[in-house]
Amino acid sequence: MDGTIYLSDYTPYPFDLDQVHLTFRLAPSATRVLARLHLTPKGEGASLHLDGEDLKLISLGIDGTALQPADYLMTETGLTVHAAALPEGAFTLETEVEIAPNANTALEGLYMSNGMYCTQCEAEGFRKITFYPDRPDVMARFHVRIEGDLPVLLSNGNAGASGQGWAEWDDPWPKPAYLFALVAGDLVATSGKFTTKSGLEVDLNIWVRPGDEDRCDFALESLVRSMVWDEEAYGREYDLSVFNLVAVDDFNMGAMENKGLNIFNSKLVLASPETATDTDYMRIEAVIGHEYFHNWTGDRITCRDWFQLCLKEGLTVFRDQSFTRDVRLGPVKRIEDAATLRTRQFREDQGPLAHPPRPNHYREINNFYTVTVYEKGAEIVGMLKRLAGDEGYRRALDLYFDRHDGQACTIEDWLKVFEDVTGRDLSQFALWYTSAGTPHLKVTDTYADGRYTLTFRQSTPPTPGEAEKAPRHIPIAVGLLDLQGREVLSTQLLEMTEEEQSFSFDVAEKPVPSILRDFSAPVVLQREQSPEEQAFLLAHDTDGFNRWEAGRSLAQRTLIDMTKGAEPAPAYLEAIGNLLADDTLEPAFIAHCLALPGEDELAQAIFAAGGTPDPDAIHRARNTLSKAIATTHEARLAALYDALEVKGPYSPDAEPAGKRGLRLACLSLLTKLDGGTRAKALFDQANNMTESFGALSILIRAGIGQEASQAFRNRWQDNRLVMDKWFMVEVAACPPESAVSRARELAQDSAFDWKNPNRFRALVGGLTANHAGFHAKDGSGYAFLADWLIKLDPMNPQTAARMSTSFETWRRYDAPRQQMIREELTRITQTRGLSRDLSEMSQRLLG
Ligand code: 0A1
Ligand code: ZN
Repeated sequence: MDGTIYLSDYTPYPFDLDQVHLTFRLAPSATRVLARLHLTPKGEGASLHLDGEDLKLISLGIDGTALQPADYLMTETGLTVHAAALPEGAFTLETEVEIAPNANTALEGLYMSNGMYCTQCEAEGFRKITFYPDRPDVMARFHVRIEGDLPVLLSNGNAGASGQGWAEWDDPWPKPAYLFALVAGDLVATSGKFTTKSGLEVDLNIWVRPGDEDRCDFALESLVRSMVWDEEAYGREYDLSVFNLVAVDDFNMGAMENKGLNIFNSKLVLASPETATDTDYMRIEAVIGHEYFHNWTGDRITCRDWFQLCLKEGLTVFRDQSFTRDVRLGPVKRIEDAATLRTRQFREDQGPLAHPPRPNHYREINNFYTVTVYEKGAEIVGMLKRLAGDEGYRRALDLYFDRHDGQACTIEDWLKVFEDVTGRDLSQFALWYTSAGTPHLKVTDTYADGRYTLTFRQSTPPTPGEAEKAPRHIPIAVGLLDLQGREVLSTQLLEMTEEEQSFSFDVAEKPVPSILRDFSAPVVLQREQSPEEQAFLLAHDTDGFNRWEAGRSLAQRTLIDMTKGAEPAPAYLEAIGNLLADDTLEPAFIAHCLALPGEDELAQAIFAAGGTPDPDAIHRARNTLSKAIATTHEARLAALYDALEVKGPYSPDAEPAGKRGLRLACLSLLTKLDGGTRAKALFDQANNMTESFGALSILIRAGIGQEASQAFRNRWQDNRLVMDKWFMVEVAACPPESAVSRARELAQDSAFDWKNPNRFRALVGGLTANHAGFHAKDGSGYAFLADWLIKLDPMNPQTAARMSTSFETWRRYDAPRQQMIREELTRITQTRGLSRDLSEMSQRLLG
């Protein structure tokens, strides 16, 4: 494909760049950027190529002498200084360019958000700031001077000299340009201090707009918890005397790990009990951890090229998941992560966008910040840890940090440390990185003469460009239970490497197997199982994940049968009753077990089983089953609802949050019977956003939310983040038949600022989250999404391209729906002046 970049074309940069001096003279429409790059050729005769986009060149010279037009070539994508114009040996290249941050709506490079200057350089945004070798394997020390009449002027590293209207920053750690950051504006800090294990004193600052400073305490506490955890769990200490973290309202993603100057979407920083839900608190802590952990896995050791993105992202997600499990959630964290992977990543793997965690080609790298790179990348690290064992994993990581500190690395470097530490050959395991698709694992069992045998057969369905799939190395954690539910074989790790493989165990009676414990590999398990066996495992499995999983698959088969007209299965209703009566279980765990599989997940399961999902039938089945659960267990649910009330001041800790979660799950079911009495009362009394927003969502879902919704809006109209929630829930939770019209109505609302990515995602993402609403039979949901993608693309191609993934499931549905989606995607591809981002996505989506 035109403009495609291939991994196999990688060549090292022919120059060393050790020092970079940058001066910024800030002005909204005409910022000047002066750069001095100290370059040394690695060999002879190479010309010097620098990336650069949308830059107005003011001057260009080498060692104090201006270059002549014949000395270089400038194109739309960069600047090449001919070899003949370069001196022998080391030299300094000097450039001055002009850029317009106030015209930068793509939020990439240097841009403005509410009068504040800020940057986003990953992946290739630095080339919109100055001419530079904008690739992660070129690492340099940055010295930055910022000139601007603003109270706060920040960049990476340690603070240098400063005065009225200027400040200097020095970053002692060599880094690639994608980790550069600058922030300037009227900001206030919530500050703290941290002393590392080695005794380095670090100033911590959370910078926000004036007025937001009362919602920063939790972010600061989370940062301190992250710093402590990384010292304990990985032996990694912080390495600068200041850590700055800034919240901005206009940001395309969640947050960014710029060295010493993390920049965050404000929704992942600001929290108070009145404005943030338990889930918001949890995400804030997780993302603050994630960005902080990048300091070692990303910044100190970075990626050689963008194909290696999951080297830093998979590992850092794995680290943040472990952090959340350790400091907050315990075992239910694994359930949440596995559930996310299965709904979102399996869906990606099954559709036209499937790609390996380490892709081998791309057109626009921004389109590869995916669940496959992030979440599947984390699963692969988890499998390596299982194979190496806890102690082997720790030694491998120590070796990784020792061997590669200060380098730009590859997946091969990463696997090599595991090979060196464990003595294993990981060449087959490497397929997890280089091949796309989700392996399916068929399991059969036999029992004879005291021997129980499990036979596994693996196969991976084809993905775009990969018809044939070789067998993978799959770690399968297995335990065996007897008929009383006692463990007769505690968890064992089986290693499957062949297409078909059997494993035998000596046991006195035929056991009940518990397979793929803790979700030990990202595969689809296929096994004939009776509802009774699923109910048995839900009641007895000693592995928390598999216990939940048994209930999940029972719920799934019940719902799928119900879409075909069956009644709610008694085995399922009874199992739920047992669960509700079991007071030894954590409320958070019961809440996860009570949550029915989502509509999109059911559609996927129906499609995977060879059927065609009917979105309305799925929606109805879920409602009917919820009502049946409520009717069967009304008394128990009502008693739980009363007993779970959390009294006293709000705390986001796991225990009260777990209670609130289960209580809201009960409320949602009870609202099927009580006409909303309890939900309205909770909405009126709630002193925290978790309950207020929880009750509001339940009321809207029940079609009786108008009054509460109006009150909520009136109360929160001046709070940007809470209004995002309101836009989202209004569309995501509203009855499917009115979802598109509600979305259209809200798109006209004066508060719908579509240029703000959070608000855009709230409304448009709200519709795509309403499965039956988005898939409305008349295609109006598809047209709404396509219209908005086309409108947003010239303004913010990255966000438009990301949102287009809602079309990735189109092949699941009936012919008329498929046809309508194809037409919308074709309309997008034919739009004139389409960005590279959205054009690549829509072409891949069409397949
Ligand atoms: N590296 C960040 C995510 C990120 C990626 C790209 C961005 O802009 C295109 C922004 C942020 C992380 O993993 O948190
Ligand atoms: Zn990351």
